[in-house]
Amino acid sequence: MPFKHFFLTLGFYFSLMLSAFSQNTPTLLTTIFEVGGNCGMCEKRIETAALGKGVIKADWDVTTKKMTLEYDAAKTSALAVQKRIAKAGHDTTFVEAKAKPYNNLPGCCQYERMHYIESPQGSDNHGNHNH
Ligand SMILES: [Cu+2]
Repeated sequence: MPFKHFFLTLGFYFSLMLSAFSQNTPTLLTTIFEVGGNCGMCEKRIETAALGKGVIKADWDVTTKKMTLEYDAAKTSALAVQKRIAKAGHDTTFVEAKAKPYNNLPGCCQYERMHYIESPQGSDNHGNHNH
């Protein structure tokens, strides 16, 4: 029964293709978090720091202080992005900027520091895998 066999094989390959496809589907997520900052210069600095591997779009709003981040969860995490932003001197929802990069910001950019209830860096450790 070569003809019937052909269809069985076809069905087999089709299901293989499907499973391969679903494994390769990018895990695109959009998340919003807060980033401290004052002006257009801050916006540029924050968005530049946010961009990196797996980041599709980073848009920070001067008025609302909210960052809208589009990223591929298979390649990066919102925490990794927030760590980069904090390194550039800007507090984020989960990561507090260190004094040094903050003090290095131009005077006009020294925004009012964000207030953390408890160790912000530790609060998301469960989602922090080894990358
Ligand atoms: Cu600024």
